[in-house]
Amino acid sequence: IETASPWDPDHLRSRFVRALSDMYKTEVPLYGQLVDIVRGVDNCILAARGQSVDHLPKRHHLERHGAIRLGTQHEMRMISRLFGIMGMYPVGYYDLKMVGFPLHGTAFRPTSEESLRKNPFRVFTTVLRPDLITSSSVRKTATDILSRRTLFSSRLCELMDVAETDKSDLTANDADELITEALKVFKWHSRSTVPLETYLSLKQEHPMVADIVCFPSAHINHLTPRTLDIDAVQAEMIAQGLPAKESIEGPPAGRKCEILLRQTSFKALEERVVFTDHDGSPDGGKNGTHTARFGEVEQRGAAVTRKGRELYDRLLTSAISLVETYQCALSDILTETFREYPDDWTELRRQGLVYFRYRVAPGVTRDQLNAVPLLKPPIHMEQLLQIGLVECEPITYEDFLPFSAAGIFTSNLGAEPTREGDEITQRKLQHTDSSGREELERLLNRAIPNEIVLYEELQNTSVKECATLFGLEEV
Ligand code: OOG
Ligand code: NI
Repeated sequence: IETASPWDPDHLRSRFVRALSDMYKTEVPLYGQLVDIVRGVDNCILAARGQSVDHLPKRHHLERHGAIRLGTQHEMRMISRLFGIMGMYPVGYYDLKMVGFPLHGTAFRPTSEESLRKNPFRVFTTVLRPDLITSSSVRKTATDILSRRTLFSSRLCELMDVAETDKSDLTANDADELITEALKVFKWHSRSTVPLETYLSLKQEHPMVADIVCFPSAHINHLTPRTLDIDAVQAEMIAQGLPAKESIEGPPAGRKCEILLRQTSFKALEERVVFTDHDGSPDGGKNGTHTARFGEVEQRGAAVTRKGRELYDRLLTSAISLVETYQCALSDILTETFREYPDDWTELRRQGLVYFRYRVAPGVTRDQLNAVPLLKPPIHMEQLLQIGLVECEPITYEDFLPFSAAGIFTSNLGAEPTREGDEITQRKLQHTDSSGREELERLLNRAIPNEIVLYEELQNTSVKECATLFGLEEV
C-alpha cells in the first residue's frame, strides 16, 4: 500500500529508480541478464543459509547505483536540483584527473538513516572540466557543441521550479510527469548530434570527451545491483559468456567481515550510432559505433573509520607496488597484504577501524535501563555490549572508492589501467589538491561533506540515543 505523498522525496526516488531500471533493461538487455544472475546467486546463498529472501533487509534488492557524465556546469547545477527533489545530495569528492580523465564529480545520495533505509539509490555524477582538455581546438569544439545542448525539457524545468518553492500546488499527475521528463535526461540516443569526423577527433583527445559531448542526452552509462556474493556473480558472468571485467575491484576475496565495497562489471558494449552529415542534418550521416554502456555489480561491506581507511589505502598501495616485483595478479597480492587487516567484528570495533550503529538490545526492561547509572563509572560502550544491554551492527558503506572507480572507468574504455598508471593513481590518491573540490562546491553552491564525517555522525547519534535511554551523560 503506497501511502506516501507523491512528492515525498524518498517516494519519488524509489519510483525514479524503478523506471530507470526498467528503461535500462530494455536499452541494454545484458543488464537484465546480470540482474537475473544476481538474483540466482543471492537465492542460492540464502538457501545455503537456510533462509529465504524475506530474511534480507527490504532494501537489499533495491540497492543499486548508476552513473552519468555531464558536459557543463549548468547541467551539473540542474542535475543537483533534480536529485535534491528526489532526496539525493552530494557526498564525497572524486577527482578523475588523477587517472588522466578531464572529469571530477560527486555521488548524489540520500544521507539520513531513514532515507537510506527506504531506498539507498545513488548516482555517481561527473562533469567535464574543459580546462583539462589539452588541445585548444578540441576544447572549443566541445564547449561549442555543449552550449547548444538542452538536457532538461521546459516542462521538467517548470516542475522543478514549483517543487522547490511550493509543493502543495503539485498533483500526483505532476509527479508522474516529473519521472517521465527526468528519464529523458538519462535515455540513450543512437543518433549522435555531430558528424563522425567530429566524434573521432574528440575521441582522440579522450574517449570520455566524445562520450559526453556527442549525444543529445546524458545517457546513464551503467546501473548496479547489490549482491551477497560477488565472486559467485563474477564466475557466473564468465560461465554465461558475458564480457566480464578481468578482476574484482576493492578488498580481496575471502574475508569474513566485508568492508567497504567490491565491484565488477561486464564491459561496455559496442553500439551502432548514426552520425549527422556536415550540415547537421541527421539524414545521410555516416554509421559508426560507440562504447559506453555497461552493467556492474557491487557487494557492500562496513564503512571504515579514518584509521580504517588509512590502513586500507596503505595495504592497497603496498600491494600495487608489489605487482611489479612479483609479476602476479593484484588480487593475489592483496590477499597477502590484507592479512594485516583484522577480520573479526569485535577486533575491528576495539581497534576503531569500523563504524557501528549501537542500539539498546531488544527485551531490555525498564528496570535494567534504570540500573545502568548505578554501575561504577566510567561506563563504556564495550561494557554495555558485554553485559548484553546494547547491541551493535556495522554501518554499511554507501559511497565509492576512487581507485576502484578509476578501474571501472578504465576497463570500459577497452583498456586495463597500466601498472605505471596504477602507481601514479595511488600516489595521487594521497595528495589530491583541494582546488577541484572547492570549484565543485562553488558550482553546486553547497559544501560537499566528506563521507567519513557522515558515518561518524551516524555512529555518534546512535551512541547518544543509547546514553539518553540509560539516563547517562555519555558512554
Ligand atoms: C563512473 C564509474 C565509477 C563506480 O561504481 O565506481 C562508478 C563512470 O564510468 O561514469 O560508477
Ligand atoms: Ni558504478
